[in-house]
Amino acid sequence: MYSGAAAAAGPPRRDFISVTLGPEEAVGVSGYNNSKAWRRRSCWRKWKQLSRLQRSVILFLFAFLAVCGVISYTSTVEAWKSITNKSLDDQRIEQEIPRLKLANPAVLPAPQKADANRGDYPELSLQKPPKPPHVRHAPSNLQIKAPRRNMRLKTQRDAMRAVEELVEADKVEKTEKSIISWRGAVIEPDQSTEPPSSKIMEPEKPSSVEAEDQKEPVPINERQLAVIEAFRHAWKGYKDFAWGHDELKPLSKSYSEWFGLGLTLIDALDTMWILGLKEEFEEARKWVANDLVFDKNVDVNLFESTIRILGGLLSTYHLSGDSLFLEKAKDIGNRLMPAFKTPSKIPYSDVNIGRGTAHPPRWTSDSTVAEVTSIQLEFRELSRLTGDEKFQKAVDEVMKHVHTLSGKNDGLVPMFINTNSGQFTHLGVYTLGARADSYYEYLLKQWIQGGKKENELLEDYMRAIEGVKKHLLQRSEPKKLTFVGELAHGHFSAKMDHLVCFLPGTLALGAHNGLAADHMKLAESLIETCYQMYAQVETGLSPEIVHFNLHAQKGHKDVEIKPADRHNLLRPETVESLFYMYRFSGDKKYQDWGWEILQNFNRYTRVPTGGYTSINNVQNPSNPEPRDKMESFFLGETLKYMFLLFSDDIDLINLDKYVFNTEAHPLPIWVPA
Ligand code: DMJ
Repeated sequence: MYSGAAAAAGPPRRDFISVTLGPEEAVGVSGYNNSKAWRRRSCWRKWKQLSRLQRSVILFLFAFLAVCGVISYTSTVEAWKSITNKSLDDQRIEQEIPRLKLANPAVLPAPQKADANRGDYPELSLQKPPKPPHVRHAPSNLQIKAPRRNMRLKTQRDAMRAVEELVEADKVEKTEKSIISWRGAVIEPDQSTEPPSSKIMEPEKPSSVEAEDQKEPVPINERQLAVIEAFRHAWKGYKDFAWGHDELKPLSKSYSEWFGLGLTLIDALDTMWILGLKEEFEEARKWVANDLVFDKNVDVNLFESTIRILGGLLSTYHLSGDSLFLEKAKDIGNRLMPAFKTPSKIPYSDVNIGRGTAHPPRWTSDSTVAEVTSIQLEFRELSRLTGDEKFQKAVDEVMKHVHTLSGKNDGLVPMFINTNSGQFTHLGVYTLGARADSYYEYLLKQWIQGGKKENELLEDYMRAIEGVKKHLLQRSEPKKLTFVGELAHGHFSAKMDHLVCFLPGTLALGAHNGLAADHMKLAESLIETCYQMYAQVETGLSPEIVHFNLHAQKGHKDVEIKPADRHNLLRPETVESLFYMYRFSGDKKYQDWGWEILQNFNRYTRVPTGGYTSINNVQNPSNPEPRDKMESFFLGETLKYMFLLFSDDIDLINLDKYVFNTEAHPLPIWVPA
């Protein structure tokens, strides 16, 4: 061991090397002392020897390194925090993914085992401006992804930006994975489903569902809020004076009974769901759970109870995922089946759901063509969900039979069919209005529901539209409005029911599904006419029936109204078609027309104490003569279509995934586009 002190004290030993050092070094060596004070002195001396420039450069370098050190420390800590949080979230979300995927309420493939979490509802939000409509979302594989963690960082700024983006990307991913957003609003799923047990057509899971479910919620706009307000007002009247009964009589503050099955409440269930009315829905659900009993000695109309009750329960089941509604749907579906026990298999109009017996009306053994051919969407869906093919078999047989019948006129059908012979009766009268209307609607919609495979349905639909063009289309004077009249034994009548205003929407739906483009052109002309049926009337509300002027006469409008036809029942057809037209065209004029109609409903049919009423005279704004009745379809259809019309969210009941029954209850398309 070398020791300067020892070397100085004794004679040099042979194994030592003698080193002569300069004075400074000698002092440094002999005076070696590793103390802090010594080092400080030594460094200070060196520092003093540097030029001013050198010292400035060194100081600058130190300062720069210090700043860099602080920045990189902060970003590393942040990045680690974010990575750690992310992996915890990932674990949680990954555990949830199987549940979320199964539970997608856009199309439920089968009955579920347990009740859904009924506490989860879309929330209303007004914060962000709506996205433009009709801009389809890019498929998920085309969407721009947030930067990933392994990106290369060039500068400290890059690093900071990367950390920010990471945190942002994590936020987005967390949101995307933990919600289902079928209507553009956030719903936490909590439900399980099992595949159907039958051989009946099973739905394929739409590939686009995931991408669309991950999009941002679309906020509700002012017009939609006005619809919500109208619904609440109507509901208040029903709740206060007619709770659990079929229809509200808002003026006499009482109710009317048709089947005694809470028709308005059931018809309104899915509307409440779509409008996001959580409390109202909960209350109504309780009534369905505790008070809706089908085991009653009561005659119901097969068609009306199918489209309103069965349809309403099925769609509510699909939207909410709550098996209560499916159980009730099965119950009523089974109780309606006796209607099909006829010699011809063409169902009777009436069924006693308690006794299990069915019969035609007292005065005839005929059924209405629209009625027996507009129950198919609902019974087919019931088969798909229950795995019991009897429902679908019964209604498919009706369609097959009608397909083969003679007595049509270029695809147009008469209004009656005999339940014994299975033949059309009252031949020679053709209309797209009452008693025939939804036959045409359901041809197209069944074809869509079944994945566009059932060619006979499409053939009948296409032929019928050709028949309409050939026999029923005319133009009015002075505005040359295209309208659909009626044909009676070769004579054309310029009469058009408001009911016919479903047609523009149906034509547009067909065109959207790849049918002839001229169907859309016709739809555009007809919806203009339907709008004029409101706009040309004193109250701005359409009468039940109009007659069009075929010849120009001074002082006459296109639309003439007979005293017996000037009532308005709060019907939905025009608003329904406006909704389809807006969805497929994006033309805001359709929303504006609907807005006018809503305002006129508020002006002339709103009852201050709650509810809306049908009126007797659309031509008298100072006394529209309230009828004291709110039809269930006002809540089931009219307000629902209004709300959808004002929405800019194409996923709010996406028309490539759902098909509406004739009472505005959306049912899933089995093979969605
Ligand atoms: C509703 O019950 C249905 O829309 C049906 O198809 C026709 N009539 C009413 C509405 O007007």
